[in-house]
Amino acid sequence: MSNKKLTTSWGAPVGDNQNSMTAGHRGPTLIQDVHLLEKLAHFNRERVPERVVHAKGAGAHGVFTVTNPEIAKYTKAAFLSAAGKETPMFIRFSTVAGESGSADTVRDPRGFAVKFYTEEGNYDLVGNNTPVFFIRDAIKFPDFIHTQKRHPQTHLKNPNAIWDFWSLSPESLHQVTILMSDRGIPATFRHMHGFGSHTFKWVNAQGDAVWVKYHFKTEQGVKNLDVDLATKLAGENPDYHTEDLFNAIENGDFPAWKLCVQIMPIEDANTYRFDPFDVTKVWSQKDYPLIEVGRMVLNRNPENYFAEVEQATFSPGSFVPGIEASPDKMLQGRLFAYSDAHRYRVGANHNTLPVNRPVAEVNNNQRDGSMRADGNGGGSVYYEPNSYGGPTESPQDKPSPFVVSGLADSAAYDHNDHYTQPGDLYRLLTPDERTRLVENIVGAMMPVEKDEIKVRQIGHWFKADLELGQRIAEGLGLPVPQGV
Ligand code: HDE
Repeated sequence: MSNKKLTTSWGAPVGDNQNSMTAGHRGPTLIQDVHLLEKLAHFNRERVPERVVHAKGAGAHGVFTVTNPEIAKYTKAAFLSAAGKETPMFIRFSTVAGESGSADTVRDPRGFAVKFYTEEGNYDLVGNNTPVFFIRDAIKFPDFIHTQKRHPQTHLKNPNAIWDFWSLSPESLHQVTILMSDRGIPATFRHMHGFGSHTFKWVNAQGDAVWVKYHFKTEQGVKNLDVDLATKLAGENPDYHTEDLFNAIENGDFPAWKLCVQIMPIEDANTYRFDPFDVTKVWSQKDYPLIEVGRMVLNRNPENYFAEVEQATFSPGSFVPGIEASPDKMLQGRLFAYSDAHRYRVGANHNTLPVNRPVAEVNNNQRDGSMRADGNGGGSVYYEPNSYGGPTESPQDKPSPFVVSGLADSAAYDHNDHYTQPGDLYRLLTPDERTRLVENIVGAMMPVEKDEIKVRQIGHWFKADLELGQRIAEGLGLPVPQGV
């Protein structure tokens, strides 16, 4: 028996939580039963809008430890400044297309969103479990996601839209090949790599910059789910990955990843064989080998899912000194989209919530806004510049200046080889992996109504690899398009 009194949200003790107050034993319920009114009204307001993508996910707390003392050569970011330096972090894994109640074991990229609570503010590295993406300009994202979601009339998933969009957006071929491979259905969130995907910029204390790509290498080893088992689990235990992560940490089996980077000298961007800011392409690790940075260990489960996972807000724009954006058009679009989504979904003061609050002291003149629960700056000075000793800007922390050139224009990328890298990927696979890839593609494309769409997509697979294109065409009982 608890010795705590049940109370209302205003802290008053509740006399009766079993029976509504009525006028007489069988009379109508009284509007003065404010405890009843509050319970029903708050219940109606328990849901915040789910994420428009990545709605289904699971989170965990952990710690990041720098292991490479040399890494400080490339960036002045304080949390990377010395071997052994530890930074608390929070991660949220997710699927992309499904709603918040959808199954974990579907064929889909997985979100891999990391928030480092550094002494210089939060650094969010909001990536996926694949190094590339389907498109390379933010302007196409809403259309792409529409094809991944439900048909506006039938409310059903729509393979015609999916493959129509992909077959008309050949830049998607690399990511689609990865998605249709074994790696499209990870065994658990613990047995998959993570990537920053985009190119970012690191700047050191002397102001020298390099381009970087992030790789989180799972120490659990990459394992994927058999398609039939995944389908079975999606029905029998739609929260299989969520449960696995929670139980592993609960049992002290802490999952870990080694964080590495590829580093490209700043001037190489102008001469590399393709646009290094094109997020549908990977950089060869022969050209730019992996350099170890540190190790991430997840060692604490959330106390409360809604408070810590549902309310977690990540933004690729949450940079810290020494880490900056690249001109990657997808990254540029995301710099707006994420905080905009958070202001809508969680509220203007989302960064004051415990799971999002920096460990670094926050000093700015942002005031008011809904649900301001952090003192709202008290009586401190609330504008800048001022002569009352308020916080001041620190020019040494400005992002590094860089040269821009050319016309202001909506210009397409000038590099359009969308076939070499997916073809190379196919040729790297074992015979069994190739066969499963072909089976997965044929299975996913079979329901598409229009042969025109299927033939157009076969043409892309064919350009990536002759054998791949022929095997898919045979599987679909369709010809390889002429002149491919
Ligand atoms: Fe996202 N993405 N995204 N995305 N994304 C969101 O933010 C967006 C992209 C990723 O666990 C949204 O809070 C645009 C690439 C993850 O909370 C939204 C574009 C990559 C998560 C959004 C992209 C990602 C999101 C949805 C094209 C991997 C979940 C609700 C320019 C590198 C984070 C929200 C979490 C979530 C926008 C493409 C990863 C709408 C505009 C590429 C892991 O803001």
